Amino acid sequence: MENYSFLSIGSNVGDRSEYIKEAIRLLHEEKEVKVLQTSSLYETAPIGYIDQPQFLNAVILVNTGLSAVELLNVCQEIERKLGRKREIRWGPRTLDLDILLYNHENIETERLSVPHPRMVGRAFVLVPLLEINPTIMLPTTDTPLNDILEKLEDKEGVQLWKQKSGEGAYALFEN
Ligand code: A4P
Ligand code: MG
Repeated sequence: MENYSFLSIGSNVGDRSEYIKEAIRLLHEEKEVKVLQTSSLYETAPIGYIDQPQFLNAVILVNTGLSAVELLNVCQEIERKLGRKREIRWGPRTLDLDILLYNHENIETERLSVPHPRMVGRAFVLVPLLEINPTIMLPTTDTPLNDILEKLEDKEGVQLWKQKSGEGAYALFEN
């Protein structure tokens, strides 16, 4: 389990926090994945396709023995289990589970771009990511993410919804 990865998780359909909780549980149950930390849950205004309900978003840090593509397969399998139907790009979803970072690697294949190409423009990703690790750097830029976040207009659309309590995989759901 020598690799680490930050994942972004989002839901804006149905019982949003229940989907997120279930996704974290399914990830943690994978033999080759250990959830080390979760951020708090944030309620966020939709970006991209805006005529849709508010999202809940979080970021989690995992340890894994899987390659990045194997981890993507696990994420997509969990999306499928939780009823995700791919209809509108950037549209409503029960669960979106994306790879933000994988070690300090740059990956560019047909199925996978890491760091996630849209993460630096999105406060709903940067706020929970910086909560977990305030000094994290990207392999692709020397600019601290905090400086990037300061300039983002959508940061007002990101509101704390549920504070995590404690540490570890279930810190979000203990009360
Ligand atoms: N793919 C490439 N790189 C990655 C990666 N790093 N992680 C490929 C995951 N997948 C990656 O994704 C489409 C394809 O991207 C996958 O088949 C994979 O091979 P998808 O999840 O099927 O489709 P999607 O999520 O609708 O599209 P996309 O482009 O991933 O959307 P985004 O960029 O994830 O945006 N607003 C708020 N407030 N909160 C949100 O969570 N999410 C989106 C989705 C839009 N607006 C939002 C939110
Ligand atoms: Mg996605």
